[in-house]
Amino acid sequence: MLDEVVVYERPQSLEECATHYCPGCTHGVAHRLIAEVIDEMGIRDRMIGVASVGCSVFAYNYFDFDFVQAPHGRAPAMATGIKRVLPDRIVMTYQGDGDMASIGMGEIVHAAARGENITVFFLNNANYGMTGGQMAPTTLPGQQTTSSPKGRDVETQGYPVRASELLSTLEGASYVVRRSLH
Ligand SMILES: Cc1ncc(C[n+]2csc(CCOP(=O)(O)OP(=O)(O)O)c2C)c(N)n1
Ligand SMILES: [Mg+2]
Repeated sequence: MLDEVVVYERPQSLEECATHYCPGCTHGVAHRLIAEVIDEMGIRDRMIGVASVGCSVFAYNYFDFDFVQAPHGRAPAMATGIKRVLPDRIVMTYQGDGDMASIGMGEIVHAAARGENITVFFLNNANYGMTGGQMAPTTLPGQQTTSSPKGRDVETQGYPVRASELLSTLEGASYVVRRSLH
């Protein structure tokens, strides 16, 4: 008789449902990695997530713990309020690059400067995915998007914002790390 070897299990922190993400998109990978860590740490009952606007707007359908929905870019402001009112809960935001590094740049910079006790997941796919792949603040020089079809021209469209590096200069930010997902 063959022994059964489990090579894949859905983390408890993820709902059992079909994904709406496009093939090749790494939001699903990020969801899974975050859910695995929450399971490992045994903090699912204490979690409150704040979903942003973007392709991951439906994050609350995937994570199996309390979640709220923020207006575009405002997740760190909502997370600030929730954490201050419910200090025993662990509060995370999940934001795209259009959300966090464009319309919501003020919120994240000031939340980090204030040293709010929240965790922010910043998913940088270097474009506005949900609205059709337009240029984002993080789009790389020369990168083609639907609104920069000839590639981002830094002379007229400026240079990419290096969000993690920028936030790491703020004393209130206790831990900033940048990783790549494949
Ligand atoms: C106030 C407001 N302005 C603009 C929009 C349109 N909008 C929806 S998603 C989005 C950008 C999302 O890009 P990003 O945060 O990078 O997420 P992705 O879809 O790439 O994961 C924009 C501009 C909106 N929903 N609300
Ligand atoms: Mg994006």
